[in-house]
Amino acid sequence: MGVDAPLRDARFLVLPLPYEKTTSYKKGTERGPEKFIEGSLGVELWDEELGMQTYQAGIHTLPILTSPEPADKFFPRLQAEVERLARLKDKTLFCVGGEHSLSQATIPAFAKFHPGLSVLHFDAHADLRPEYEGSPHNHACALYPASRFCRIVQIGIRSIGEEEAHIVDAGRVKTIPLRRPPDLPSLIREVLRSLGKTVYLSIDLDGFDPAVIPGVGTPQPGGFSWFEGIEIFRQVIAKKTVVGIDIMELCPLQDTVHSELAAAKLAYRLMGYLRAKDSKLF
Ligand SMILES: [Mn+2]
Repeated sequence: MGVDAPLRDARFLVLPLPYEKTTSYKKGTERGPEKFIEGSLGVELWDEELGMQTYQAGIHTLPILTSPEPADKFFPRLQAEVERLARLKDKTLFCVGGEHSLSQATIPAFAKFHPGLSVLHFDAHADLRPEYEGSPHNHACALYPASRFCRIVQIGIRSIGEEEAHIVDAGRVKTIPLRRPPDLPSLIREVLRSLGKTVYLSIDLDGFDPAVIPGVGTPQPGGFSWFEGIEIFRQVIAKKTVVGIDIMELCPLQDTVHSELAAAKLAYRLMGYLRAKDSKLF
């Protein structure tokens, strides 16, 4: 991000993953991490909600990690790297994509160190297809592997394929569809009740309304407002132990920058919530 601390002093790590192989609608998520970092230059360092200089906790941006290899070659390598980073003490890793299929490598890496890990999956799409367009590593399958071994709570969901419908809200998956503007307090209660104690946040930016972040690969009308989204994340960070975060599917638009600015501000705000929790402010 715009301000960089040495790795050893950093409370937060940002891993840029400009990997794009299977986007099915609009291309461009491979430029997501680069634009996210540009967007971070437009984020005010004083967090006006929390009243703190969050960056003073230390933010370190790691070298870009990507590959021309297909997912079956690249994902094991990525998973090994994420395992290494997940082991570092007193740091929280933010994986910035890139397409959402990357979560097929990031979530298992964290699940290995956190038995009983559950996932809050924020997305317009259920992403539960076992296979799509000939590949199990398609972005439409992002959460399917994790659904076999983790509790998953899905919010923002407003686009589901027929073959996903039988997995939605079944087994380890709790799906909370978004069909109308949410009753936020009851939604948050349900989310907190459904998640375990240790949580991984897998955020597809299209969970937000396209008016908030239009620059995503597969936008859907509806979605959470900015304030609804960050209130959900604030409560989850306050009440649970959040161990790692994905921010995926930023697909920058040509003539506007507000998607990347919003994505970077989201990451910075989440860092602020984690730091506020460190300081027992909530
Ligand atoms: Mn999505």
